[in-house]
Amino acid sequence: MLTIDVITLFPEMIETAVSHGVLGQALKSDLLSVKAHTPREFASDRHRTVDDRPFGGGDGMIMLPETLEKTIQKVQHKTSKVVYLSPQGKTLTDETARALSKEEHLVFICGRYGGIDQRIINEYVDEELSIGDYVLSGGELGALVVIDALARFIPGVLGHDDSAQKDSFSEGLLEHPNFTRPREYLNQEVPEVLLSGNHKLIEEWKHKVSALVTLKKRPDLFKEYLKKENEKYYAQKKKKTGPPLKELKEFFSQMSAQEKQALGLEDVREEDLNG
Ligand code: 9D3
Repeated sequence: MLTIDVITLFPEMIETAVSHGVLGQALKSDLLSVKAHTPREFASDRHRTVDDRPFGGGDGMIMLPETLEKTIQKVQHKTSKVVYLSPQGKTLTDETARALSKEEHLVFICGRYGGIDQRIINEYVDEELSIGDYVLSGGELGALVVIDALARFIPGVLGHDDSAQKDSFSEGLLEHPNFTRPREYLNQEVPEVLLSGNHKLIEEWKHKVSALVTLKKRPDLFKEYLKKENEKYYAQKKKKTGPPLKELKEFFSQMSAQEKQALGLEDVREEDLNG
């Protein structure tokens, strides 16, 4: 079982967030353990001080090294990977999340606004992670994002085994739009093929629509996807289909204006699929 110990001045933020939904179920089922620890436990002065002003001046308070070190030493063992959430870290990706999910023990250090003493990073931290280029008030939301993203890769955490495999990003594509009852709503119809019961046709439709949605919303991802598909295609000896982009253009040209509208693809032009 993957065990995660989170070091934070706000343990309730972590405990509350992981007690809901898919994460809450994973904890209940012992697929994952998340515990929060506060350096305040090791503060011995009257005010239980855990941070101080930065030497040389500057914004924010810096977490004191001593109480932080004692908290790390309380939870750390030989096989632990210590991760510091910080705006200076490498940006989290699906691949980082997947790799972290394979570890046996993770220690997440959350700084508050201002951060932690550099000497703790030098001595204890194995990896520094950011969740994106924007400023948060502390590492807790970062740690929670990483925990949520990695949990999906633990077998059994999601409903069926392959959901994490099939999901967006594993193939480099965004998801297709989804529909539920009723069949007509706001004067818009559910795409015909989804009602057909033809599972092979439906899977092919979903895949092609995913590609088109990605082309429209994330041209950067589409370019990467197409590169990989072309490599696969030209490596094949016996070709069962035409070239990927040609197949996609063919599919798109056969869609009705109504269906394009329902899928938000009305402003994609056939010329966009010329390569
Ligand atoms: C004095 C504050 N800043 C100087 C410009 C540095 C700073 C330190 C700590 C800014 C924010 C924070 C708190 N942020 C995090 O702990 C954090 C974070 C983030 O801010 N953005 C993206 N990912 C992460 S992960 C942890």
